Amino acid sequence: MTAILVLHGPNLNLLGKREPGVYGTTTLAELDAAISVHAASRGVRVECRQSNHEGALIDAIQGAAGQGFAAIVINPGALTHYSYALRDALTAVALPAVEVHLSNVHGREPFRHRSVTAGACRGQIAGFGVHSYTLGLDAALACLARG
Ligand code: CA2
Repeated sequence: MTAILVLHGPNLNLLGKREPGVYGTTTLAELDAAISVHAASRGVRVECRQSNHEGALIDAIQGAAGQGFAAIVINPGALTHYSYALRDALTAVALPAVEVHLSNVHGREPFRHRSVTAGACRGQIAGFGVHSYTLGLDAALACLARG
């Protein structure tokens, strides 16, 4: 069965607990459950991981292929806007990756308009809340289907 790795970056463990006006009321556990339900409907397996640490996310990206994952869906959080190390990791691995954001980063503060990581991904989905992840999963599957 195809397996997809879902990575959540810094502070996303706070989902549903702070700033509901920006990020909604869904907790990370509820988000992961919704992603798993969607994955099951598509006949694929997902593993969701969150880390507040750049290096842990890089280790996860580097290890993904060896652990049997076919693609990565990643919300790098604020690392999106400045982490060249994360970009290099995404570039270095052969797996297709899709960048997702809960909020519409392009309608927010100017520093959020730039993603240094999206260019190392097949594309970016932003602004659809929890659905950004399910859309991202479908985008990853489309990448796998077309090669
Ligand atoms: O919209 C997104 O998904 C972001 O990746 C979220 C990041 C932000 O830095 C990006 O610009 C856009 C922030 C994640 C922090 O999430 C929180 C959730 C609840 C309360 C506080 C932070």
